[in-house]
Amino acid sequence: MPVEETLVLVKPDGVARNLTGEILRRIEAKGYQLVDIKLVEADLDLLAAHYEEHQGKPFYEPLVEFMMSGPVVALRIAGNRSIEGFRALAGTTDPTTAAAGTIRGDLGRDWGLRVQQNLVHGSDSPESAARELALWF
Ligand code: RTP
Ligand code: MG
Repeated sequence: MPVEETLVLVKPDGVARNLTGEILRRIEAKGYQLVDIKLVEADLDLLAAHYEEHQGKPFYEPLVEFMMSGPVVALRIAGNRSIEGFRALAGTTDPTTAAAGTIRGDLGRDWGLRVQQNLVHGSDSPESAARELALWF
């Protein structure tokens, strides 16, 4: 079985708060391999493709605006079951209620803005990982 790869993004809030190292530390401590890394100023085309499943939802525009508010760190991560493994490390979408011990639960909170600023993105299936890795790398 080939080793599974996933796309992780440290979102602009994570980069601005200098949490990239802490987030990568947790990924490496879990035992996943860093395969590639890049600082990206995402443009509208990239984000429209990345978030195509969310187009038309009420949070779509604030989400894209947020993702363009500063640089993002894109990580290519490898390891068996890394897709579900990273989602478990990240915690649930809302950082206020994400479990303690997770990236979002330990490091995030509600900042009273129009979108959940929740520090990280992780691909949610093998199909989205392949699609998203091709977009960002
Ligand atoms: P992600 O895609 O970033 O890994 O997060 P996720 O699967 O947990 O969340 P998803 O439902 O895919 O939503 C994508 C991102 O949109 C923002 N969001 N804000 N109601 C809200 O304020 C809201 N809902 C979603 C979050 O940044 C979420 O990660
Ligand atoms: Mg998602």
